[in-house]
Amino acid sequence: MTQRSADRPLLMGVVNVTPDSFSDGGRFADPLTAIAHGRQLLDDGADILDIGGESTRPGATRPLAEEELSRVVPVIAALAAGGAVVSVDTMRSEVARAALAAGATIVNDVSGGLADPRMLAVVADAGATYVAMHWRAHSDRMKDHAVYDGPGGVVAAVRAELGQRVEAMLAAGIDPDRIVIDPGLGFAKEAAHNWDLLRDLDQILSLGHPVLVGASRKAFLGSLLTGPDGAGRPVGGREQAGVALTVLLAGRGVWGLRVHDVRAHRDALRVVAEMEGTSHE
Ligand code: PMM
Repeated sequence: MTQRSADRPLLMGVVNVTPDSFSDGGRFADPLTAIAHGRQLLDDGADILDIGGESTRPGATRPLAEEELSRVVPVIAALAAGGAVVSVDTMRSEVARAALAAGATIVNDVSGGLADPRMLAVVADAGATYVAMHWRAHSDRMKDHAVYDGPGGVVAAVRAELGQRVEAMLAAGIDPDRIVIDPGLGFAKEAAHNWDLLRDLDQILSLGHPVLVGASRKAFLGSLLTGPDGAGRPVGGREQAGVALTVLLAGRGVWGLRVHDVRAHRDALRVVAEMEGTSHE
């Protein structure tokens, strides 16, 4: 799965089984609704379903581990049993272990192993694919960590910090071919930091691992799209801006894009493929 099978980025469809995610506001908090949503995303063309039970929106407080487990495990089990490639979006090793036992094959850890010291060993033991995102602190404190004053600014810092995480993953025994990295847009980053990372994504790609990007519906898109009154665009009106980014990133060698409205992004990738003569559909 860490090799791109198609001549395009893979689409990771988001299934947030949470009452409080910023992007879909608890619409899929009930397991049956979440399972139905996952199936819809597969029909829409998702390559991977990313199932999470903890909201990481800025300022969010953490659920208990038992709560997170009870949210994600039934949803993962049902969707994996139906043949979906499933990733679990968690920072907790116990949730990762249960999710892998339930049929997930990818662990998407927004903390890149920093939140739970046992995470890397669990992933290594299972032989799972590991998505390690750039992260500095939990959501209730991450705003205080959005400072990148060193030479090369945010891009150099994120590259160096991700590089250190990759070293830790390799030391823990994770297969180098199963490591995916992610610049972590919106996590301890101001809007300008996110744009710098997107413009200079080659720096992150040059670490030599597949790169996942999660821009979908994030606040930096809202603050770009201000209305006449100067107010940022609410979450429901940010999809087209995300699709524009998908088009721009399609040819940049990105491994995957984590998105909410899979059909819109898949349509955009089909247009790109047709224009570039790489369409196999
Ligand atoms: N963003 C969110 C959650 N999980 N995982 C990865 N790898 N990359 C991201 O950018 C990312 C993530 C927050 O967004 P959501 O509330 O829409 O899930």
